[in-house]
Amino acid sequence: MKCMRFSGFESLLDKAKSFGRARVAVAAAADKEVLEAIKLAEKEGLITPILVGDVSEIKRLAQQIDFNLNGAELIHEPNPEEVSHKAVDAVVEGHAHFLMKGLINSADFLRAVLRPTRGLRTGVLLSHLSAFQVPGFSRMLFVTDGGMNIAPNLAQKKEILENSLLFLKGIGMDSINVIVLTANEVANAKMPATIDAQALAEMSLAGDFPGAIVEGPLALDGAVSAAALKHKGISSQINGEVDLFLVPTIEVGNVLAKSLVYFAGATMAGILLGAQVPIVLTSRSDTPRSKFMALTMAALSRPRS
Ligand code: COD
Repeated sequence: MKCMRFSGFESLLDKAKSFGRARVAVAAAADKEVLEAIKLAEKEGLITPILVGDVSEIKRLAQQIDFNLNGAELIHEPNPEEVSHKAVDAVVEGHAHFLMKGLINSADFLRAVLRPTRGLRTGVLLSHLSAFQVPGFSRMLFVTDGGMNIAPNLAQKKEILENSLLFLKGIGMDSINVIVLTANEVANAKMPATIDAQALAEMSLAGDFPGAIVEGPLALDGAVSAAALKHKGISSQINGEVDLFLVPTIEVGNVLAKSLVYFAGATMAGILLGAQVPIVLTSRSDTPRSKFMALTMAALSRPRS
């Protein structure tokens, strides 16, 4: 059977464009890279921006990059402690379809998302998913969770995986190959990540993750290389064709993501799943293209009426 996979961001973009424009609230939008991404997404017909932040600074930066703000709504909130709350308000009040983090600390932004009243929780664990287009790889790779949950336990890893599978199936992928990433292939109580990986693989065999094959514990080489598996004498149904890495901690996910970008020249896009709406959560140092692609991912997964 031929499986549905994406070769790169362009194919995601084509699909997102067919959905029409979504209104996105951007918290702390006064940042040149953020505005460049917004400008591109607006030009491509993906979004209508609601820019929250220091309006005079937003206007000054927009002028520098030749971004005409006529199609944007501007909300003045210069206080960094308030700016994320204003952007979350725009979503809660039904004004914005999804949310984006601008030039602001991730934890501060996330606390506004998670606020107990008028926040964006749903009862599901929120988790981060990043997508990568890696030169030399014929299909996109995904990593979860390198951005939100710091050291998830087994139950939380299951929820993190379910969030990602829901997203990937939602954008049209089927038969998703998941590797629960560890440092080796043997379940060992001294390495708790391997025990969790084994448990998740067992859940997969029991049918807990329809539409996915989940294997682990497995190290990175066996996830991406059939030759490495053969050399190590490991049998794997996925056979080096991983789609999604489920990582044990935020540090592993963050280092894997940044290694792909800085050592392998990958383009990365990150979003937060499990909230009332998709949330673009990129690193402040990400390029405008990376932020634009994250907007594309969010636009693809926003609820549509
Ligand atoms: N999903 C749903 N609810 C959550 C989640 C989650 N993933 N995390 C926390 N909550 C709820 C808790 O149940 C609690 O009710 C409330 O939110 C506060 O949770 P705490 O006590 O853990 O809150 P904080 O403020 O100490 O931590 C929450 C953060 C999201 C800020 C924290 O987990 C964090 O800093 N994560 C890493 C973010 C980051 O720096 N990423 C870097 C790469 S972009």
